[in-house]
Amino acid sequence: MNNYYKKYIERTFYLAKKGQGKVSPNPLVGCVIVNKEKIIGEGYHEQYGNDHAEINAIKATKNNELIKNSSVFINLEPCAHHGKTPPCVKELIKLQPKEIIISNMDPNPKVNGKGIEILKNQGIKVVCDVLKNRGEKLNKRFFTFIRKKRPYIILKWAETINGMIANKKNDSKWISNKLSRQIVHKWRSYEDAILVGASTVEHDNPRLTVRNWKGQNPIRIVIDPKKRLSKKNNIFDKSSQTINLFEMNQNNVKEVMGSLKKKNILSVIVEGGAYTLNNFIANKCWDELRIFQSNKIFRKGIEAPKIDKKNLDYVNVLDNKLFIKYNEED
Ligand code: AOF
Ligand code: ZN
Repeated sequence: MNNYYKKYIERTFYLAKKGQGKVSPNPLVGCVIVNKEKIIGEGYHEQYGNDHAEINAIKATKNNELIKNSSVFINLEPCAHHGKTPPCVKELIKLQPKEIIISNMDPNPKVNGKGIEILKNQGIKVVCDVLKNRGEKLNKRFFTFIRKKRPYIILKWAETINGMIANKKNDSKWISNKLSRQIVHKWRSYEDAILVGASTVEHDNPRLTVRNWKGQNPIRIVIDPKKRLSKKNNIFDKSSQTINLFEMNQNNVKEVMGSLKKKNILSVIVEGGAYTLNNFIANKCWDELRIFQSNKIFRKGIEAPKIDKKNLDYVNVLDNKLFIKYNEED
């Protein structure tokens, strides 16, 4: 594939990422306008409901006349529909760029190829699928939300080297190190919702907010089928909204997760406990596992979900190992 195309599509990824945590349930989108190997304008989708990436890039271009002889790079197919904003293809057609280079087609049924078709019908050259896999990874939440009709689900836990998620007193707080715990706060700020089971609330009384990182608090979700939790628990404080999915059981995980689509929850990070994590795993209802492994040993305690890590890559976070596994089954 053409290196010139790849180079500027990479730049759209970089720009798109700046919208992380601010644009949900919309995708992360960046746009770069290049004239004679020079960037003359660039932008990204900054806030849900506000201008799309293309419009911000066009606005940032001083001399719009130059766009006629320019290449416009976007990581997602420009939209063809009226949503919160007018269709981007309309603006692009007015400016008649030389070519439009795209990484991914927009899977949103309202767009899904229509944007590309309209541009081509107007005689504009369109190049698709540049760094397609990387583009899909960048927008894994959005693609999952549209294709699977449920949020992107990340299961996260910390375990000892002998596979324990908590000690015999059910204490799970001190397995991972301080830096790992800070990374988790960053992760929370990137997801729309954070989910735990009722026993985790009983044992740890977590706040489930973003404190060691700058960012938005996710919506808190608790699975408390018997509604036994006291409202005095931290998850019911005023720092963020809390939902009880009391109807979730071992047989309806996918269905209940599907119901979150209506609430525009694009992604969920599940932080325990073992019962809840195993329920998502048993129902094959997850997209990504993030496992911290410390070198502590708990002789007795609660076992973590059993995941074969033999062929899994990991990174070192001080004295913890961080394993990441993607669900490649479907
Ligand atoms: C683009 N550029 O930067 C984004 C796009 O309600 P709206 O008007 O914001 O439209 C949201 C939909 O538009 C979203 O679901 C996705 O299909 C597309 N997002 N499209 O051309 C952008 N963010
Ligand atoms: Zn648009």
